[in-house]
Amino acid sequence: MMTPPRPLPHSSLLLIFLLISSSHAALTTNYYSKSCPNLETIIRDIVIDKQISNPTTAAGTLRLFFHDCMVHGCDASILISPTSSSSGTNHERDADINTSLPGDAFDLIIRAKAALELQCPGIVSCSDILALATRNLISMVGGPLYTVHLGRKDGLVSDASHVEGNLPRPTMSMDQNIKAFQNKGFSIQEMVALIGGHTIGFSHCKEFANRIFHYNKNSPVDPAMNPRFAVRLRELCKGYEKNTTVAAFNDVMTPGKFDNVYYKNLKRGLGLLSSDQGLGVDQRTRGFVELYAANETAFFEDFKHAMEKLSELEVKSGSEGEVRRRCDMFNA
Ligand code: HEM
Ligand SMILES: *[C@@H]1O[C@H](CO)[C@@H](O)[C@H](O)[C@H]1NC(C)=O
Ligand SMILES: *[C@@H]1O[C@H](CO)[C@@H](O)[C@H](O)[C@H]1NC(C)=O
Ligand SMILES: CC(=O)N[C@H]1CO[C@H](CO)[C@@H](O)[C@@H]1O
Repeated sequence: MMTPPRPLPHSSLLLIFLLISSSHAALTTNYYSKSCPNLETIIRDIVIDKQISNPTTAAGTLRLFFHDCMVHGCDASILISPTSSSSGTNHERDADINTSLPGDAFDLIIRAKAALELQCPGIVSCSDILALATRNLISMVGGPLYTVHLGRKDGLVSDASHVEGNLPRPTMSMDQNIKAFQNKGFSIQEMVALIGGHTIGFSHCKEFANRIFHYNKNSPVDPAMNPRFAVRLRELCKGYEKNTTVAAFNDVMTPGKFDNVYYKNLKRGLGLLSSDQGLGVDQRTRGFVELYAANETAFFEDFKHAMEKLSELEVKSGSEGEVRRRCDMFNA
C-alpha cells in the first residue's frame, strides 16, 4: 500500500536537485558487468585492430575525447554528425576548431558501437565507449593505464556555438589557457600533465605557421624555437596554404610513443605549438615541465589522475541523457 505523495519541503527539493546534479557519483567500474559482460573484451579487440591498421588512431581519439569532455562534459556530443539533422543547426563537429578532428577516431567509435549493438543492444553509451577506447589506446602506445568509471549517458545537445571559449587554442595567452582549464576544475599542474598528450599525434601547419614564417618585425621565426627545427618546419610547410593537409609531429623525437620526451623537447626549443613552447617558459608552468622531463613516473602518475578527472567532467546521468542507438545521431 502506497501512501499518497506529500508536497516536498524546499530543502528536500534542493537535496534531490543536488543528488541529480552530482551525477558522476553514479559512475562505477562494474556498471555493465551484468548487462554487457563482454564489453571490455569487445572494445579491446576493436581498438587493437584499428590502431594496428591506422596508427594515427590513438592520437586522434585522445584529442576527440579531450574536445568532447571540455564542451559540456564527456557525453559524446562531439560525435553527432553534421548531416544527421535536418534542422540546420551546426553541431560541435561543425565548429571550425573541429575541422581537423580525424576520421579514424570517429570510425573507431562507430565500429565499436556496431559490435556492441550485436551483443547487448541499446545498453552501452557512446560516451562510455569513447572513454574506454581512449584509455586502451593510450596504454597501447606506451602510456599509463588508468581506471575508467562507467555509466555515462549520451548528451541530448550538440551545438557548435558552445565550442568557442571552452577549448584552448595555440594562439591564446598562457593566462587564457590556464583559465580555460581552471574553468573545468584543473590546477595548473594538472593542465601541464594533460597537455603531455601532445607526446603523440600531429598538428597541421596553419596551427604553428605564425612561429616559422611571420613571427614579428624583427624575426620571421620565433626565437624560442630551435633554429634547425625551424628550418625543417619551414621546408615542410612551404605551400601549406594551398595544401592544407601537411602536418608535423607534435613530439618530433618519438612521435608515436607515449612518453615524457615531449617535455624534454620543450627544454630544447623543440615545442611545436606556441602553447607548447610557452609551458617551458612561463614561471607558473616551467617547474612542472622540469619535473616531468626528469621523471617519467611522475608524469604518468599525474597524467593518469588528470585523465580520470577529465573522463568524469560533467557526465550526464538519468534523464539528462540517453543511450544512443547510433553514435552519430540523437535517438529522437
Ligand atoms: C593549451 C592546450 C591545448 C592546445 C592549445 C591544443 C591545441 C592543439 C592543436 C592546434 C592541435 C593540432 C590539430 C590539428 O592540426 O589537427 C592539437 C593536437 C592534439 N592535441 Fe591538443 N591542445 C591542447 C591540449 C591538449 C590536451 C589536454 C590533450 C589531451 C589530453 C591534447 C591532445 C592532442 C592530441 C593527441 C593531438 C594530436 C591529434 C592527432 O594527431 O590527430 N591536446 N592540439
Ligand atoms: C599535399 O601534401 C600531402 C602530404 O605531404 C601529399 O601526400 C599530397 O600529395 C599533397 N597534395 C598536393 C595536391 O600537392
Ligand atoms: C619520480 O616520481 C615518482 C612519483 O612521484 C617518485 O616516487 C620517485 O621518487 C621520483 N623519482 C626520482 C628519481 O625523483
Ligand atoms: C570531422 C568533422 O566532422 N569535421 C567537420 C568540421 O567542420 C567542418 C566545417 O563545418 C565540416 O565540413 C567537417 O565535416
